[in-house]
Amino acid sequence: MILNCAGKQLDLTHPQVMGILNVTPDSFSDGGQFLAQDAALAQARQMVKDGAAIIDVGGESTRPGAAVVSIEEEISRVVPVIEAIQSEIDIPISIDTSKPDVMRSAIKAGASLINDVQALRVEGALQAAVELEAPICLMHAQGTPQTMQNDPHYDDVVAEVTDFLLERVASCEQAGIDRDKLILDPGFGFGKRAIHNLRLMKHLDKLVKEGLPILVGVSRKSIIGDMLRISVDERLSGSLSLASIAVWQGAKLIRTHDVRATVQAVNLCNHVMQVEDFD
Ligand code: PT1
Repeated sequence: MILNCAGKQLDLTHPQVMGILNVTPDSFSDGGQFLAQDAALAQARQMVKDGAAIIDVGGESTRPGAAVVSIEEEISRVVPVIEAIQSEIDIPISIDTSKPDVMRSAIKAGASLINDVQALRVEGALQAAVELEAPICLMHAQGTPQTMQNDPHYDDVVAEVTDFLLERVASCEQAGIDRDKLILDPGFGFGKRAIHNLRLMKHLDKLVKEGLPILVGVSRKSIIGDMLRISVDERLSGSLSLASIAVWQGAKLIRTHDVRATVQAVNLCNHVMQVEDFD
C-alpha cells in the first residue's frame, strides 16, 4: 500500500504517523498573521525531523462544540501555511476539511491528500474530490462537531461504522474514484460515547479486514479523559497506549499532536509485529 500524493509517496506498507498542524487563531499565540505562519512552519519542520510521514493542516476545529468557520476564513488560514510548508518540505500535506472550496484551494496550494471528517457528504465535496484526483481519508461521524456529543446512539457501533464507511467507499467508486486512493477512519470521538470509542478500538481489526488502510486519531481525546479522569495536557501516555493498540490490530496511520513519541510507539509496535518466530 503506497499512496501517490501528487508525486510524493505515502508508504503505508508499515504503520506511519500523521502530524497535526492546527491553524486556528487559538493554536498559535495571537501575534499576527505572519508570526502564526512562522510558528506553523517551524512546527512542520520539527514534525518532519521527528519522523512524521505526512502533515495534516486544518483551519477549522472539529472538537466537540467547536465553532463553524466561514469558507473564506478557513482558506485564508490554511493556504499560506500549506504554500510555505510545501515549498521546503518534501513529505505530503493533507488538508483537514469538509468544504469543497477549501479542498480546491488547499490542493492548488500544494496539499495532496483530502482528510474529510464528513467523508465527502457535504454538498459538492464528492465532485470536488473526483476533480482533484487526490487520495482521500473517509471518516465516520454521527452528526456534526456542534451537536455530535448530544446523546449519540448505536445498536452495534462496530457494524454501523463499518457499514457507513463501506457505503461511502461505494459512493466514491460510483463517482469514479479508485478504491486504492481511499483510507478509512472510524472517527474516534465524533458522535460517540466512551463505550462506543472503546468498542471501536477493541474491534478495530474488523475494519482492518475490509482491506483498505486505516487511520486512527485518538491523540489527547476525551476517550482518554473519560477513562482516566485527566486533563488534555496529561494525555500523552494514554494517547500512545491507544495508538499501540490500534497499530497492533493493523492501523496504518496514526494522527497525533506528539509526533516524536508516537513514532517511537508505532515503530516499536511494528518491530513486535514483524519479528520472526524462530532464529
Ligand atoms: C480524526 C480527527 C481528524 N480528529 C481524522 N481527522 C480531529 N481523519 C480532527 C475529543 O473527544 O480522528 N480523524 N480531524 C479532532 N477532532 C476531535 C474529536 C478532537 C473529538 C477531540 C475529540 O476530545
